[in-house]
Amino acid sequence: MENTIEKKVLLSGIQPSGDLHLGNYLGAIRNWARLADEFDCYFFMADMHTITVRQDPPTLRRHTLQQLAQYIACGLDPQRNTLFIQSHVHEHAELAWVLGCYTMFGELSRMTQFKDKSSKHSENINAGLFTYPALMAADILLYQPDYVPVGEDQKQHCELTRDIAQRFNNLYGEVFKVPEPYIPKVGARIMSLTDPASKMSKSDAAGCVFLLDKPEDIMRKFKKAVTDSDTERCVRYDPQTKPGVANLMSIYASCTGRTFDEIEAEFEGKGYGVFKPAVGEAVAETLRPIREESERIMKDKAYLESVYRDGAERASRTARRTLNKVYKKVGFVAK
Ligand code: ATP
Ligand code: LTN
Repeated sequence: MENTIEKKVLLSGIQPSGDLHLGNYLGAIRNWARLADEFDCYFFMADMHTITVRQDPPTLRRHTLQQLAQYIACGLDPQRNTLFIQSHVHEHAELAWVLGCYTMFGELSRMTQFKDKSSKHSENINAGLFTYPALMAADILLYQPDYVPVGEDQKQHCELTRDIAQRFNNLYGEVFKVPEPYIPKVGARIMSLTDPASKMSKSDAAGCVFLLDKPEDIMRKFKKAVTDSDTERCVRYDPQTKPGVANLMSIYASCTGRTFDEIEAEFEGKGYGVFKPAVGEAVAETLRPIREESERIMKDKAYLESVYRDGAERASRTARRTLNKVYKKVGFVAK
């Protein structure tokens, strides 16, 4: 058994509200897989968060299991990371209730994600959508992490988590560790293949490469990728004037380990007609083992079940310790 006592703790989650894509992999999961030596890592499927927007139940179940299979296929070893499904650890819902009582209406009203999602889903502005940050704070604070790796869009929720933790600690003593967000370096932002001004996102299927896409679909998407309308038509890294090419170069660099200088040299004198399929091939090769491994794991239901059961048990042990402390501090009678 590995000694995890002195390791710092790190936690993150992704909502299983769709299929994982190249942006999730290059921007998040691939980096997580490299952190297991240094940190005690918790990664989870944030299924409770997804129902703030209506989901089709069988699809949600499939996405949740598929996401777990893909985490493993992307290199998150379940022996060395705690991988679990949020709804399996009931402490998340319980702590969310408590923290909701230490989160202000005004704070929640200022969350940009709430404003965005409520304008997109104006027919269903439910209370869960509004109190979502209290659940996210519970997800985090239960595990006393030092770091929370998230994308730029979640920074505001992480700041609120810190405020809630500090507010609680000021009232009751040092109950929660106040975590730092861990925002990946630039270059980790993969843009849409059809619109290099917006990030690659599952809600834009044409510009998005999914981890489970077949090589022929990947090649088709890259051949159609938007390049730039400049007259130069050469492969040169200039995100200001050539954002489409710069995005493809970043993807190629991430998949092959080559530098921008090496890529420019490789494609010197060759047009986009050679460059785009080369990027497609590099991506298809990078994703091939992940897709094959995910498909294999998805068929092995007993294995998947053993991973999420074991993960939930390990996660609960830590979560329960924090929740007990919180219940005691706020004045609940011990069972
Ligand atoms: P949505 O389509 O709802 O915007 P998403 O597909 O962008 O969702 P998230 O659940 O917001 O995915 O993100 C999960 C993780 O993947 C986060 O850590 C986020 O930073 C990372 N991520 C998502 N999209 C990209 C991207 N295009 N480039 C780099 N990292 C990304
Ligand atoms: N809100 C995040 C997903 C998420 C999360 C978390 C991330 C839920 N709980 C805790 C980090 C830590 C999102 O929508 N990307």
